[in-house]
This record gives sequence, C-alpha cells and structure tokens, in this order.
Amino acid sequence: MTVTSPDTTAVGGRPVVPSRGRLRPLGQDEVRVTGGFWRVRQDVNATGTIPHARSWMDRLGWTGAFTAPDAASASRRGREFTDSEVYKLLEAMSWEVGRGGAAPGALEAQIAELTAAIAAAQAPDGYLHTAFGRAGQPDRYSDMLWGHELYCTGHLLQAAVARARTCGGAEDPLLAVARRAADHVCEAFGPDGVPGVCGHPEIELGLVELARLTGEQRYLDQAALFVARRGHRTLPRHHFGWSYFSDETPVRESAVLHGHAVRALYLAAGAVDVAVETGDDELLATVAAQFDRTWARRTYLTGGMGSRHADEAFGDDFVLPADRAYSETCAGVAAIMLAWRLLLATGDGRYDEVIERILYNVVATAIGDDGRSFFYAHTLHQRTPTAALPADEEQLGFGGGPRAPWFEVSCCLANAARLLAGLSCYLVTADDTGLRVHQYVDSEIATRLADGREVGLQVRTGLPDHGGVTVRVTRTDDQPWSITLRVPRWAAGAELVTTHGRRTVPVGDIVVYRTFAVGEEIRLELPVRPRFTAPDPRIDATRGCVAVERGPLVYCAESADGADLDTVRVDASVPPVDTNAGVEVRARFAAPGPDEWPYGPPEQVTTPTGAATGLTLVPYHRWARGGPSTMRVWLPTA
Ligand code: FUB
Ligand code: ZN
Repeated sequence: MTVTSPDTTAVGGRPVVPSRGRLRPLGQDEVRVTGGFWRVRQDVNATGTIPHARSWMDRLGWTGAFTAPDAASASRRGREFTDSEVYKLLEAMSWEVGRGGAAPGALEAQIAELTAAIAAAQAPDGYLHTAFGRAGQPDRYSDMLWGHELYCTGHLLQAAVARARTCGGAEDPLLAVARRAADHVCEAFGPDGVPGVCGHPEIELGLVELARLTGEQRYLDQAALFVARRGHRTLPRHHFGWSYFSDETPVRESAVLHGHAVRALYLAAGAVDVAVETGDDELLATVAAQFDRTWARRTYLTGGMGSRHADEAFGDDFVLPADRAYSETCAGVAAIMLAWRLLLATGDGRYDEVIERILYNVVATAIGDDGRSFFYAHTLHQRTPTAALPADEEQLGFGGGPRAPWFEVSCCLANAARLLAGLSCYLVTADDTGLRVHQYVDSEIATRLADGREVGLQVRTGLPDHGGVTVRVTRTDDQPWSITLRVPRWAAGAELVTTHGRRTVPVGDIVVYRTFAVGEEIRLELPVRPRFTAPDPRIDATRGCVAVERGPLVYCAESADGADLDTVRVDASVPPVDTNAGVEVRARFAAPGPDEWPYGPPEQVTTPTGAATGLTLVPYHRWARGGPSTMRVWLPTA
C-alpha cells in the first residue's frame, strides 16, 4: 500500500482528496456557491452558527480546557468528547476562510488563538486530550470504550487538513500539532503498540486524509490497521453490545451498517478511504454493498438514519417508526461523507440522490433560520407540541419540537457547520472527459480538465421550489469536452434544451459532449410537482400511509395550534396540488377511539367522520420554525 502523491502544496479546500477513483472532486478554489437556497444557509452558518458555537464553547469551558490545561484538569467541565467540538468548529472556520465568507480576518485570528491553545495543551510526546492523563484525571487510554480519545484526535486531524488546504499554502501550526498527534497514535497503537480500537470510530478518516495531505505512509497503514482490528471484540463488554461500538463483526464480514449510526457511518467512510488508497476493491465493494442495503432497508424517507433512541442506533431492517425516528443530524452528515466517498470511487450517480435527499431533508431541517437553534434528532411525527425552549438554556436531552440553542452533547451543531461551510466541495467533479454537476446549486465553476484545459461553468437554478436548471459555459476552447448532468428519479419526464433543440431525457446521467462556445447554455427542466410516496409494506410502522414529496423535498402536515393530526385520513385517490401556502391534499379526520380503551370494533375506530377538507402541507425542513407544533410526514389513508 502506498500514498503516491503528497498534497502538501494544495490550496483550495477539499475535505477528501483520493489518489485514485472515477471522479476528481473540485474544491473551494474551483466552485463557489453564489446564491439561492444553500447560499442563504452558508451565510447564516457564517454569521450565526459559527459565532454562536464559539460563544457557547467558551462559556461552557470547552475551549478553556485547552487554554489552561493543568489548571483546568481537576475542574474540567463537559463530556469526554468536547475537544472534538472545538476541532469541528476549527474545521468549520477553516472551510469558511476557504469559502471567502464573512470576516475572514476575524476567523484567522480565532483560528490562530485556538491553535495556540491546542498546541500548548499537547504533551511532549504528541498525546492530546483534555480529559485524560493529567493530575486528577484518568490515565490515558484507560477507557477505550467511552474515552473518545482517538475519536477526538480524528477530528483534530480533519481540522488540520482543512486548515492546511485553506490557508494559502503556508505551513500552519495546526498541521504540526496534528502530525505530532498522529505520530503518537501510530506509536501507541501501531503493530508493536496496544492492539486496541477506540469506542467511537473517526480516527480512521483523519489518518487517511492526513496521509493524503502529507504523503506519510504510516498514517495510512495505521488507519488500515484500525479498520482491520474492528469487529474482533477487543473492546470490553457493555450492555449495548459490541455492535453499538462497531466491534461485533469485522468490516469485511458485515452485510449492513448496524449499531450506533454515527459510529458505523464514520467507520464505513474510513474503510472506503482505506480501500481506495490501498487498492482494495473487495473492501470497497463490501462497504458499498453495506451502504446500499442500509439505504434500502434502514433509512427514513428524509434520508435520516437511526431509529433507536436508547442507543442512537440503526434498527433492524424496516424498523422505521415515524414517531421514534432518531435520525441524528450527525448521522446525516456522516452519511453524506460516506456517500461522497463512494461517489468519487465508483462514479455511481445514485449517491448524488443520497446526498441531495439528506441535504434538503436532514441538514436543512437541523438549523433554525437564525443559525442559532438546532434539532439534534429528527422525528417524523410530533404528537404533542413541546414547550418553547429558552434561547439561553442548554438542553440535556435530544430535544423534540422546537430547535434548541445548545445541547449538553452538541456534536451535531459543529458537524452541520463544517459541512455547510465546505458545501461547494460536494457539488461538482471532473471525470476523464469533462465535468459532472452532481448538485444543482447557484454556483460559479472554474477549473482545468484532466488534460489541463481551462473550462468554466455558471449554474443557476430555482430548486428546490422550481425545477429549471441553466448551465452556462463561461470558459472553453475549440476542443470538445463533456458536461454531465443528472436527472434525479423524482424528475421523470425531464427535458433537456440545448442549441440542438429540446428533448425528453431519462432519469440518470445525461452526457453532453461537444465543442462548446462561451455563453452557450444547456437547460434542464425538471418537473417539480407534488407527488404521493408510499412505503415498502415491510415497514410496518407506516403501512397504509402515504407521504408527499415535491422535487427533492419531503413535506409534512403541521399544526401550530396543536390540532390533533393523529386522526387524519388522506384520500390518496386525489393527487396533491400546489397552492400558495404549500401543497394541499384531501383529508378527513376520524373520530378518536373510545376513551377508556384504545381498541374497538373496526367500524368504530377506523371510519373517518366529518367532511373532506383541504390539508396544507409544508416542506419538512420548515417545521417548527414558528414555534411548538404537532407534525407528521406519514399520512394514513385509511
Ligand atoms: O459520542 C460522540 C457523539 O455524541 C456521537 O457521535 C453522537 O451520536 C453523540 O452520542
Ligand atoms: Zn450529533
């Protein structure tokens, strides 16, 4: 196994730079989001979420744990993984600098300040964690199950890679910290070290990307070792079972993702990285098959993953109850990370749709309009409106109802922040003959093709509300090249309009290959109409229900006055229609069952009463923005 091309000189941010694969990812220096749905969210991320997260982390002592490590050791506050939140925030700030967003100078100052604090907290041998190893603290690596030490290091390495790829080519001190930490991990857990793994995967991702950045072979070897060690039950027994920790079955022998969703997804993403860099196509195919099965059997309509609250875990196949959807934001971010790696490796456009679904229905749902309130879990059915939350109070649980300003476990905020700041990296790739546009976002693209020719595109779209997509050539030469667009499965009947005319195009990839002229436009007209969606009958929890989707968006019924949506019955023989307020379906409301016992003769408990009425649905990502409400995505038809 070899890392062939150290990337130390690379500027222009990319979170993932595989040395091989079907597609080359374009980075922040090549793709800029210029407007529309996602630009609004990027700007709110910059002006709202990032400063909000910084101020909470200061206030709760999470950043302070680095600033005064010895003084803080005895009185350190927060869970054992709070270091990782500071690293994720640093990663978000780094992508934000790369994006050229709000106040890069102020961000640079914060990055420098946090980096200095982190560097000062690092032990001479490279070990770095604020909860272990100092006077009054447990010994290093004394709690591999819950300690999160390697998990935190993984996030440190990802932050350092982001910084190195966005700081203009200078040798950044955070990279030096990361290298020392990675060297220490290789010493401590290498072939002659402790043969263990961390209870929470993540180090694997960080090590491979650091190997890609630096060309350091042993980081890749160590990541491969961690992946190979997984599933051999080296972690202690726990009542959650080894599955929760991704330590029950070796990666190569698992058929589907299982256990704690975020752990499983990070590990799978790290395994893809290892597979790509080591030429292990069997491992790559195994993880791809795991993901495909997980998508087919263990994923909510929104793209959310995890249906078990108790252990934040995947349920068994088809166990996807709407009102118990856990669907953590972090699982959404992690699934995008995995799908992106699989897309780059395989070129399979199905992963575009995975990313699109999760972006619009998990990530966009997670964050309040001001960027300062958040969902941690994403239920698909809120039966009772929860009380409004104080804007200044940390939540101890996982919420439900209104978005919360902060959580004791605030993993999701900074995760969403780093994804949004670096979003332009997930939109466009280059293949052997040209460019592929994977997500339609208002953007400007300027890059070189595989043969070095300079090309440019401008993308304009009305998505997600309207389905027009215009791709304009802004730079080209007199040689042919290809522009590959995607017709999503929700856009059957799409039309392609070029200088050669208009034609209906099938779902899937559309390749336009020719000599383009500057100013030439390719227009894709994607039908965005409301449609009913039915669940696989094996999903017992939603059998007999329909949901409404429109373009890439899942819709929901919402009642701000707490009206009982639990007895709604939708007439699925009447197609949903667009209205000014959203999408309308025909519905009636059934009488509730008898008070003393919730079961009775079928004619009594299932017969709808009352006149049919119009029920307005709104995009799921908008729910609870006006305050507490009831909500449901799946609507019974009987
Ligand atoms: O354990 C660290 C993070 O906290 C996990 O990834 C999340 O699921 C939450 O439990
Ligand atoms: Zn989370």
